[in-house]
Amino acid sequence: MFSLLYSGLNLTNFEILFTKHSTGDEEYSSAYGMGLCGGDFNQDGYSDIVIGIIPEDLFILDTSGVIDTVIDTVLYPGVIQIFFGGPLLDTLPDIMIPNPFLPDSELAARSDFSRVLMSGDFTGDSYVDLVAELTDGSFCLFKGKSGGIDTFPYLIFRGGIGFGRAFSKADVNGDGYLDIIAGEYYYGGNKGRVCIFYGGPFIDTFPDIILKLPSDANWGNFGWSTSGFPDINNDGCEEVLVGAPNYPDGGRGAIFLYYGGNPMDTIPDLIIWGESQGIFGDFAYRLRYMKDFNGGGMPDIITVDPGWYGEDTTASGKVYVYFGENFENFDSIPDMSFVARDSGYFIGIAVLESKNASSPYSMFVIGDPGGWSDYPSFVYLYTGGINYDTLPDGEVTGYYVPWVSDSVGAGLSFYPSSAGDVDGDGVDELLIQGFWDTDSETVWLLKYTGPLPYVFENKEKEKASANGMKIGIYDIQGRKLKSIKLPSGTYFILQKKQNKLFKRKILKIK
Ligand SMILES: [Ca+2]
Ligand SMILES: [Ca+2]
Ligand SMILES: [Ca+2]
Ligand SMILES: [Ca+2]
Repeated sequence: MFSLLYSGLNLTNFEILFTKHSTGDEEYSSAYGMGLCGGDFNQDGYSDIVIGIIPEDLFILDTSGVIDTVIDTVLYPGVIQIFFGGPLLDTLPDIMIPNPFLPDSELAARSDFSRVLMSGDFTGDSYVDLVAELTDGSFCLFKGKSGGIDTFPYLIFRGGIGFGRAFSKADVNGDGYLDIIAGEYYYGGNKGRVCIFYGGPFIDTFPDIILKLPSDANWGNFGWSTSGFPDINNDGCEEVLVGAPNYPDGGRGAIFLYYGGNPMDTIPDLIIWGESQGIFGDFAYRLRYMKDFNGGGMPDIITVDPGWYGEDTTASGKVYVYFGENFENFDSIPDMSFVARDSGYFIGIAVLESKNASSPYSMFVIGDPGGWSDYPSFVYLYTGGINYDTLPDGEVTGYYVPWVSDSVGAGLSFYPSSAGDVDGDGVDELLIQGFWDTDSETVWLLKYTGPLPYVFENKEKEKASANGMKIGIYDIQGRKLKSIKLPSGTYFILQKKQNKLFKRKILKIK
């Protein structure tokens, strides 16, 4: 039975481009590929694969399970492997970044090096840098250089517990340099806060902006998740999203949106509330934005609540999507929400973007690591575009996860990640990992092979003239419903839903 289970993944509309098993010493690490990301480190136009392998040590526990003695032996000190993408992609690492702590030191063993990874040019020299968790409470920045990256940290950012696990990026002050947004969700007795570090040639480790939990709450784990967000108020500064699963005081959970600025103010500009799930809910546990999922022309927000309880009190995991063009009428009602599977525990999110002009819409991936009982791990992919729906367009099923008392969730797809466009076809690839078993810790690079998002074509756009345009309205099969001629001007497309009007799109006709 095991040979079958270990023979591979069950794939629907995915193709495997790369399979990397843990080998040698690193098999002692319990989490091969917990940290994953992509980024073009050798400037060849293909995104490269980054795999983090966190350190592993031996602990001796006393009878109550408390760590009694730490054995000095470090089983594996942790490393980051980078594989160059493109036609020559292979499974031999092109760059290895070792744990900055001495390999045989207790610091190395106790660090969480490479558990969370993020790429981007934060130093403003056009080379892609890498940000990596160093310990639970710090992260470091490795500086990109011509053809690769320095393997010794350029900067180390330090904070309290939880700092270095929820970082993201955006140019919040509009100076053209990507800034680092770092959640510190245990700060101040679970209040939480978010530190923003301005990028550029003079980047340093002192926060330039600090966002705090609103003062009406005593705790809330503000900064458990963070995300950059594109500039939606057109002031040249990108926006910031902060998730607080326990705001206020263990309550519904919320997502806060702050408009960027130079400097930005620290008052939230929009609050998206979670459902009332009391202490069980984990609304905004993870948080991402999509450039445009539904074809509305605006960026959208996606989040998950892995602790969501249905009426039968089964934890199911729920996905919520908020469309950017509806923010004006915002009422915390998601534009799309669904329970992906009964008794699931959907926790991971990845967003895949497409530069394919005929299918430019975002796709998202949610992952259920399984391991919770005797059901397998799942990954589901959803394509965007105007005909989006809540039925998966791609699916990966992982192996049966043998129950191990301390390995809850230690399965496939805990932290799925976009790899960027590794094969150069204009569409991002997906990285997933399975790390429940020392014999089979594996990272896969998957390419979505199903139909890409459908694009609505205005078949009459050629008839534009100097003083107006003929607009055709078609149904989803492309059948013409109506044709109207509009003079020059700015128009909104409004959609009526639940007796409310939603602004779907702005049309400018010249
Ligand atoms: Ca590359
Ligand atoms: Ca900036
Ligand atoms: Ca803005
Ligand atoms: Ca691709």
